[in-house]
Amino acid sequence: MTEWSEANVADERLKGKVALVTGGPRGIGRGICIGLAAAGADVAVNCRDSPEEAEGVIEQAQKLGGRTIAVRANVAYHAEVEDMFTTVCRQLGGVDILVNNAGICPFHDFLTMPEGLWDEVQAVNLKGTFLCSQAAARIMVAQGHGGRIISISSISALVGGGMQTHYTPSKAGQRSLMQSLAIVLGPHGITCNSVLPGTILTDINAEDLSHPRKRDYMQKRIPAGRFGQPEDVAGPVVFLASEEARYVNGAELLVDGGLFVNLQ
Ligand code: RM4
Repeated sequence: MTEWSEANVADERLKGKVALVTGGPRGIGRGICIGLAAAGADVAVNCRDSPEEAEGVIEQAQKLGGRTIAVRANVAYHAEVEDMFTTVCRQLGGVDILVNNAGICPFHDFLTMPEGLWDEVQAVNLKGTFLCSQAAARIMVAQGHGGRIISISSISALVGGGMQTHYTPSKAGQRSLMQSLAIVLGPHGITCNSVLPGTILTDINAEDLSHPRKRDYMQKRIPAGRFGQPEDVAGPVVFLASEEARYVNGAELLVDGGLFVNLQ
């Protein structure tokens, strides 16, 4: 009897497809890049600061056979997004799958939150998703053979967070944007969906979960009995990117170990 954990094997479902993952070098993005490469896709790993950030994930992905490149851009800036897509098309031949993963969540008290911090979180998380989705959709429509746009929203699109009053609206906005783009782009064979991770152990929440009482409280609320890992998000993304999900459009997929439904 194969253990479920062994069932996640490399395959060819995405052979011949080009995927761009924003915020790729670390955390959930890294897990997604590896998962897409394992499914046969060529992968462009977006980094905000420098391509060197992506060396580790590129080395790991290239061992899986596909082409993998790093491409620098801050997704909050239109010109950088345009340059990024131009580079990906030039080096990999086009874009079939966009994963809007880039996101920030500097936990902060609401009453003392500076306007600039609000603006930065909206710019990266929501405006970045808009800019990248628009650029990808223009390419996909011109290519004429459909596509996939997948946004890594969050359980925080559905529930609040006392120290995340900037972040939760941005995640809800991503989810809503995918619903609207599903309407606009569906006629072009492009599906737009959201993945809603729960508490996945990454840099984004390392400090928040470094407090033993918070960490213990959060873990006890998860029916799966553990926090998520980036690899737990990769499989659902690969599914939404695959041919099997061709009729899944405007949907959302909670990847949270049961956290959302456990109100105990
Ligand atoms: C998620 C959820 C997690 C938190 C991350 C940063 O939406 O709230 O608990 O660790 O955001």
